[in-house]
Amino acid sequence: MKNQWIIQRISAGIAVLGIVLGCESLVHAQARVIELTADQDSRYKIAGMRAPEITVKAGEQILLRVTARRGKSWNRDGSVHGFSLLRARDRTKVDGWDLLFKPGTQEFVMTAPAEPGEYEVVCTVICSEEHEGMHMKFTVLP
Ligand SMILES: [Cu+2]
Repeated sequence: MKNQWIIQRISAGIAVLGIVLGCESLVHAQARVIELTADQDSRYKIAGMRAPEITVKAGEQILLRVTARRGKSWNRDGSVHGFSLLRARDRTKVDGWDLLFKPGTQEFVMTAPAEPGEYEVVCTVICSEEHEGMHMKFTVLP
């Protein structure tokens, strides 16, 4: 188990290095890419899914590539949507999973929660009167 942890840490390090160096292939070799749109109608969207949903393995390295489009309102800092991960059980926040999106495409290297179970993604920017409906299922498999 200890070895696995070390390999995960090294793998995360290589992925981050890839981003710093602008070497996409280094990132892609290490992390699965998940493409997400945070859209102007206050909906998360994933190509090919009627209801967007993210499923990952516990501790898995993922590259979240997000394209955000501005809704009717946005934060002072220019963020147009957010992405916060909550445990479905008690709606507590998962550390390290509080993202803010500017208009356009941005990438985040993330490590899936270690604990399998049901989670929920919620938008943290008041992006329109539809903001409360901006959420998405997120499942962590063992
Ligand atoms: Cu939003």
